[in-house]
Amino acid sequence: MAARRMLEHKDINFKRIDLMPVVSRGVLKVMRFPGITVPSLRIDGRRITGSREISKALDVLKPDPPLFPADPAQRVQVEDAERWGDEVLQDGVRRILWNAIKRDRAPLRSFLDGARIGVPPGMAVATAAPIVAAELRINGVTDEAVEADLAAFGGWLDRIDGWIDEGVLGGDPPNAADFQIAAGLRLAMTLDDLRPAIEGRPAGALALRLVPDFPGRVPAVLPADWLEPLRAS
Ligand SMILES: N[C@@H](CCC(=O)N[C@@H](CS)C(=O)NCC(=O)O)C(=O)O
Repeated sequence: MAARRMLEHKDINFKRIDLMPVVSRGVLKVMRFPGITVPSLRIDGRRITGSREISKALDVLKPDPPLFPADPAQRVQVEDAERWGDEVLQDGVRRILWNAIKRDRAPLRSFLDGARIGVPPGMAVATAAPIVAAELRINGVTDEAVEADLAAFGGWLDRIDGWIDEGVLGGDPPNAADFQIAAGLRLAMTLDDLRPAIEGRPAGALALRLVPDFPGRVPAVLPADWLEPLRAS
């Protein structure tokens, strides 16, 4: 979603291809992308993997509107926030989501709204057990890790609100960190367990503004005591 919104923001036409998780790894390898994760993008004969590689490349290919500030010190701040959004927020939200899906697989179907994966959504969900199991393993989705992510989540929202306050995020035009973090937050907001803690804050408003539409909805399913620190924050 971060890559898609950056392409749209720069008014670059693109064709989106959706891949089944896990299967995607083999497809990207066969297609000779430099990595095995999505987003991956082929543009002007180049193959690029990774949302941060993509933001950098798009700014070179089409500098206007810029995704990074011209001022070197400000650029470092945006790059730092983008890296944090990728490595901390994105990974944490992904773990939380797969942990919720482990508890109830039915909501997977809602994430396929608008996607074309070559299999009817009902069949994809009905046969998703091995994919879910692989995702839990690939992403290190242990209960301990997810409980720790949820304990940290309130601090993550404070950090994002702080960046908005300082002007690192939330400016006009939006930068690469805005898109990275907004996409991560929008994924988090698909969880009924998390959405109430996010939507009333500047971080939530930024996410909804930059990514107005995001498929998926997961009813409350996480253990109440794991959510206690977030409720208290
Ligand atoms: N953090 C990187 C990697 C993203 C990533 O891990 N994507 C997941 C999908 S959400 C993936 O392709 N995982 C491999 C798999 O599911 O097999 C980025 O932002 O580009």
